Amino acid sequence: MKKEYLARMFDIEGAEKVDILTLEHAFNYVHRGEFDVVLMRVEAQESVDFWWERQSELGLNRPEYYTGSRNKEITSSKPQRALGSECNARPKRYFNSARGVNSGLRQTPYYTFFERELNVRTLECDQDLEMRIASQCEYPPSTGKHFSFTPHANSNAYAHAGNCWPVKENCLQTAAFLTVESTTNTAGFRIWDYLPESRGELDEFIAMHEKDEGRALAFLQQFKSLEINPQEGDLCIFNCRKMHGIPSGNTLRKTIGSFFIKEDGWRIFN
Ligand SMILES: O=C(O)CCC(=O)C(=O)O
Repeated sequence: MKKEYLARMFDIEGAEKVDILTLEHAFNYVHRGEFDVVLMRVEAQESVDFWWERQSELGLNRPEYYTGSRNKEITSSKPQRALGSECNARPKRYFNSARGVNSGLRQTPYYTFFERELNVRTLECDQDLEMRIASQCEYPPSTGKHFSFTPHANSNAYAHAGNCWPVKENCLQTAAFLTVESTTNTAGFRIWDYLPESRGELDEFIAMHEKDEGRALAFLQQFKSLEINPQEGDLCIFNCRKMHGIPSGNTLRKTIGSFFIKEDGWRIFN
């Protein structure tokens, strides 16, 4: 019998509901599009640090830093965007890193939680091309910027065509992140009712944001949006194909996150 957790469900139109759900029910609500976000308290606030420490010990990698300077290119989004000579190099680096860390990550409380409550398995692109299970992320305090993780959208369907990246099918991708440390101001997680239709449309937005942040944010203002504030121990499950971002916080923020697709059961990757 699967465990049940307190869950708050949100849609961008403003509907909000509270219920007691299994993890699978929560994922299905987002997967079927009934809610944009489900926030689920899966661990006591005082115990969630242990998940982070085990992840650090067994993940064999330092966390990713979203200041721009130490992002180590180990998540799937960069290989998906790669063009030209990077098109082969980036996937190679990604799969080498995944191979190195996944055996450790399989023993973490984070992975065993998803294994037990959602029966997840890793996502393989080929017999020996296994995708990485999760990433630990740190968002240092930032002032003078609107976002510590700029608005973006994630889907395997957004990969560039070509032989550089093996996962391209149009699947309903869902994301989840566990908050290990939240900021002391109200910065949280923002999601817009905007679903880029293609890699090209997403790239246009990214280029606009790089050139003129104000214009990109004004563009997003035409869409309804929702901001929530996950606390330590909350798992935030959301439709990551919709544009989303992390507003700047005044203190360090720490999360562990992954993507999920439903094939023959749930598959986890990052
Ligand atoms: O780590 C987080 O807080 C959110 C991560 C996120 O937005 C993503 O992985 O797409």
